[in-house]
Amino acid sequence: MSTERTFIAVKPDGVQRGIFPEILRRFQNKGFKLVGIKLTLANESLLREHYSDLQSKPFFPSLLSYMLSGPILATVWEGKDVVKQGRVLLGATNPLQSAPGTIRGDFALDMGRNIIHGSDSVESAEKEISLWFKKEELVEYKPTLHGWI
Ligand code: RTP
Repeated sequence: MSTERTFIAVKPDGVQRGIFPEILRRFQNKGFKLVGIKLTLANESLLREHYSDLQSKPFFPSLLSYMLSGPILATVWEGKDVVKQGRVLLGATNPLQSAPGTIRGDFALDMGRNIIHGSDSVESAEKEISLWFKKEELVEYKPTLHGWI
């Protein structure tokens, strides 16, 4: 069993619209293990670090104000191929292209309000997890379903 981890953040619209329980349910039902969770308000320096590759994009200021507009539910999930599988559960970045059955496909209309973030590689996941969580905020445990999934 791989212990790959990914960082999944429910963005302010996903929190305020009350979609986050459905998102947690989808990751749990798929077979992933929750190892970190907190409701947090981001700050600009954290977001500049998190989105460091997007700082020169024209949409960056609106992305910043969107991500600063309310609480974010930051989570870390563990399991086999969780980085790639997480991106499948999320759906395409642009809700126009995200398939029904995916989180963005089912709940989002607009690229600038696309509900959720998921790490796009194992390397970004490691970077993002250490950016958003302290080591002691992540929990090591054996889930009851261990051995089945
Ligand atoms: P995320 O990081 O949020 O999971 O999204 P992603 O990898 O699928 O997409 P990325 O290219 O990293 O973009 C990050 C977020 O920026 C917003 N965005 N707006 N043209 C636009 O208006 C535009 N492009 C990207 C989205 O909220 C996207 O999720």
